[in-house]
Amino acid sequence: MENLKEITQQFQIDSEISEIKPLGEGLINDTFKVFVKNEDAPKYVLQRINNAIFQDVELLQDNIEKVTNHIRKKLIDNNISDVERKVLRFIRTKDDKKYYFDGEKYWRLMVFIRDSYTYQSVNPESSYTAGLSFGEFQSMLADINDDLGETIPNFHNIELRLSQLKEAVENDVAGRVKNVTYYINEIEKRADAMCLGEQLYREGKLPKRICHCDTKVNNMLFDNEGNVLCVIDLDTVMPSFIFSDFGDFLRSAANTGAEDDKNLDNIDFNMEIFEAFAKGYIKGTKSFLLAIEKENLPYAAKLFPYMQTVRFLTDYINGDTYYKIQYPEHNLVRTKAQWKLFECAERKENLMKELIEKIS
Ligand code: GN1
Ligand code: MG
Repeated sequence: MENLKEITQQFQIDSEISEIKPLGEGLINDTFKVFVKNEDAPKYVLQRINNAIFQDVELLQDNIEKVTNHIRKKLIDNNISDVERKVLRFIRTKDDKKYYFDGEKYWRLMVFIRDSYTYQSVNPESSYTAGLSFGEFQSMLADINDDLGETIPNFHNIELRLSQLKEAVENDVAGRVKNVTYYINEIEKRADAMCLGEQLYREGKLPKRICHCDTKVNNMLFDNEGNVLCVIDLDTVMPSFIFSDFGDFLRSAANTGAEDDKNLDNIDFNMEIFEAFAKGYIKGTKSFLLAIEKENLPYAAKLFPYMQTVRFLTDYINGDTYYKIQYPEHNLVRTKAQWKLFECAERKENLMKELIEKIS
């Protein structure tokens, strides 16, 4: 706590700090909420950036600053009210840097958006609002002139993810491959079909746009009436297929169970959530969504549980080097749960196609 307090004091804040507590459920960075003595003054969010994963912290914070500045300007130009609750505000250090390096770790500080809430699940109504908000988020970034770098190169490239899995299987450093041959084979059977996006891109039929690339339900802040305030966790904002934001949201939101549910019977792919989100998303992206993007939204809904299975399985085989785990077999439990979700989405693909065709 003392140390966290000292770190927070490196940033440009005047308030006296009263308490610092862990916040959120992220699997990558460590996040803390900073409370201050004056109850009317803003609270803060302190984050330790995982620089093993985000290796270019300079580029990362630079991207985030460009994105938040662009969105803030758009909101102000469009006379939107309550701007400070609709886009994140990062605080620079006392020597005017975008992050603080303590000699070992990298830290950043942002304002905690007051009266905001995160949820682990949505209902059809909030799913529609979320679709609209993520669609609008992409629309707002469609005309950003600054170049954004890839904070994790090839982050949502399924071809790369499959090759990482292959490499992990070949090395088998933790001796775990024998436990998971079923999943390796099932993944392999679908590999060609799941690489469709990359194929369409190579053929020049599918564009990349600026996407959020981590649209989990809990990366969105809601107000106390269930309206979306703002999109958070901007580390992965980068050029990608729009499938990233559509598919990754449904991966968490349409799952009737948890991402790491031990009881696979809890897991299903909820079509009501899918339909509501698709309606909101298609409305929010009206200004740019191409036919090829729209007709492949069901593919996106399958791709993300598939890709996440590949990523969790790879980490399990590698001996848990990427995701934070809470117990030894956690990545295996996650793998099984994501695969179950994938199978449910796969069975419902035709239904998804019918629903998408009806939305205009
Ligand atoms: C990671 O840290 P968090 O929970 O927001 C991951 C996502 C995964 C997600 C799985 C940079 O996000 O891509 O989908 O875990 N982020 C990174 O829950 O790898
Ligand atoms: Mg997150």
